[in-house]
Amino acid sequence: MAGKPKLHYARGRGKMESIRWLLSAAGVKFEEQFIETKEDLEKLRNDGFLLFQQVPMVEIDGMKLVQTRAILNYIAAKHNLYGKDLKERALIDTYVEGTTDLMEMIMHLPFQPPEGKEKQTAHIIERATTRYFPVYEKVLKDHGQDFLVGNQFSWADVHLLEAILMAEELKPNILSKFPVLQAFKTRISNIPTIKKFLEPGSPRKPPLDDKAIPQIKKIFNVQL
Ligand code: GSN
Repeated sequence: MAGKPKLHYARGRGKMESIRWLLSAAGVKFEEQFIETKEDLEKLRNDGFLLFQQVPMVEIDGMKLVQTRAILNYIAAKHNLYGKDLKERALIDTYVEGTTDLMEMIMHLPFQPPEGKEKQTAHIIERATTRYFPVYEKVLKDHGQDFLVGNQFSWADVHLLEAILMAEELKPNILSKFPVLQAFKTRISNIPTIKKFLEPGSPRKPPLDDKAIPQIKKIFNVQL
C-alpha cells in the first residue's frame, strides 16, 4: 500500500537535503513536489498539510511528517541506520547534532550580506578543522573501524559525508590534515546507494546560486 515517499520543499538543498541523502543511502526511491512560489507554500498551508505551517514535509507511510529531525529519525529507525541499542542511538544523535551544527553554518552562508561572507567563510573553515573534523578523525582512528558507530553503517556516517562534501565546496583541500577522514570519505562514497546519489542526475541538489537566493527568501519570507 505504501507508495514512494513524497517530499515537499523548495528546489534547493536547505533543510530537505539531509532527508534526500538519508532516503537515498537507505536505497529508498522518492518523489519531489517542488515549492516554486509563495502561493505553492500557501496552498499546502490552506490544505492543512503543514502542522506548523512550515516545510520540510514528507508524505510517508500514510503520514504527513514535518520537523526535519522527526523525519530523519523516522527514516533512520525504519531503515536500520540508527544503531542497535539506546547507547548507540545516543552516540549517533551526538555525532549527527555536531555535524548538523557545522552544516547549518554552511547552509546560512549564502544568506549573509556580501561584506560579511569572507569572514564567515574563514570562521566556518576554522570551526570545521578545529572543532568538528578532529573529533571524527579521532573516533575513527581510535576504534579503527570503518564506520563511526557500532562497526555498522549508520545515519551518522551519511550525515558526516554530506558535511564533508559541503565543507569541501568552501575549501577543496579542507581534509588535508585528516587522513582518516579522507579514507572515510572514499569508503562511504563507494557504498552503492551513496555512489548512485553522488552521480549526475540523482535527486542531490547543487549549492544555491545567486539567482535562487532572492526566490528562496521570498518563498520562505526570510528576513536576513
Ligand atoms: O527543522 C524543521 O523542520 C523546523 N524546526 C523548521 C522548519 C523551517 O524553518 N522551515 C522553513 C523553510 S526551511 N528554511 O529555513 C519554513 O517553512 N519557513 C516559513 C515559515 O513561515 O516559517
